[in-house]
Amino acid sequence: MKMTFRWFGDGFDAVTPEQIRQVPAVKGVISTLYDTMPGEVWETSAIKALKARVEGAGLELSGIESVNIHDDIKAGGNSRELYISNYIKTLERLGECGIDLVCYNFMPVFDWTRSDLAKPRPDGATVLSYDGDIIENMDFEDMLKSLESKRGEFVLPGWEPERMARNKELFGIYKGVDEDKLRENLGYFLKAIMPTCEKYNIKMAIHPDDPAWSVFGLPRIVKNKDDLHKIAGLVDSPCNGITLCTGSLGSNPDNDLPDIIRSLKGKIHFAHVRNIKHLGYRKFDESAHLSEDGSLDMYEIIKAFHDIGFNGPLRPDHGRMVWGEVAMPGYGLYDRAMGVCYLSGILEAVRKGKV
Ligand code: DNO
Repeated sequence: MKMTFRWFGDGFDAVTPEQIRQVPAVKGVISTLYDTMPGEVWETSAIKALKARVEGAGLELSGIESVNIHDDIKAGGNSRELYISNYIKTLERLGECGIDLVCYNFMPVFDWTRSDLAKPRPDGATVLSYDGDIIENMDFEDMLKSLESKRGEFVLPGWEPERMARNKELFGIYKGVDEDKLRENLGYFLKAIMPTCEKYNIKMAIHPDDPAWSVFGLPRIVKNKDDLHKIAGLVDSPCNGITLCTGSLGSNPDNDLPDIIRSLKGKIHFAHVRNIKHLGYRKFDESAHLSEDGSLDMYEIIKAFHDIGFNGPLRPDHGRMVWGEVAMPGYGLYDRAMGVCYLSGILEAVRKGKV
């Protein structure tokens, strides 16, 4: 397991690689070209500049999160061949720059969903939170307005204003796309890109749906153990794998995370580790990483990763906003730094307990 930290790039992130370099245990950064839109071909010069920036701060660029997928690929629209060939060009350029991990998601229209980006906690920190009663009684436009009013100067991952302005059209292209069709489209995409991934040894790591159920009536196919195994079976390639995100899958208390991790031995390419506190049916707050602060057992999770010999990048995921920090919701420096130290402590104990 290699400890890493997500960084959105200069101009997008309040945190710097120089600060990340000072977080004990962290060896690499997971980043992206945050100003590209799904469907665009990435410029080699921009990939090289990103790599040089990260390496200049004494870290490695351990992977890309995300190369986002155009909705025409997900919905199986008329332009999917064009966007698949663009995606392949981006992969080739990443491969030529030595990148060997790409995280992506297959959620229609938008990425993760929350009802609150800054819910106050008794300790004075704020956290991202999900309340199904609020979401289910909102329409999508209201949800957008609420996120817009709370995101501050930060663009939320997967909620690019340019794309969200077209949300009605985007919802429209998924008419008639059910879970089976969406999975079929994922299989089509994976089959098309795998030869390139294999040539450059780029491990594709699909991110689970967050939360792990359907929202706003859209189909979702990365919600649980069964879904993950179906995806692993879509294409038999060592490059077809999973981002095991404990917070996303863990939003559903029926998902037994250590069991899911153990069952996916060899298929997990990337890990996002965070804790959440279940508050009732389809209600949760994101908590501090510590087991006792939330509902997930972080010791058992790290032990399961260790036991299956997972040796890819792992990053702490969303943290609380503490000590007056102003940063992208979920992606401040302080609480994620505390999180990664805590996870490293568990890992050290698990490793030493073995010998
Ligand atoms: C949210 C993240 C997601 C994730 C994408 C991967 O904080 O976990 O935006 O990066 O779903 O493509």
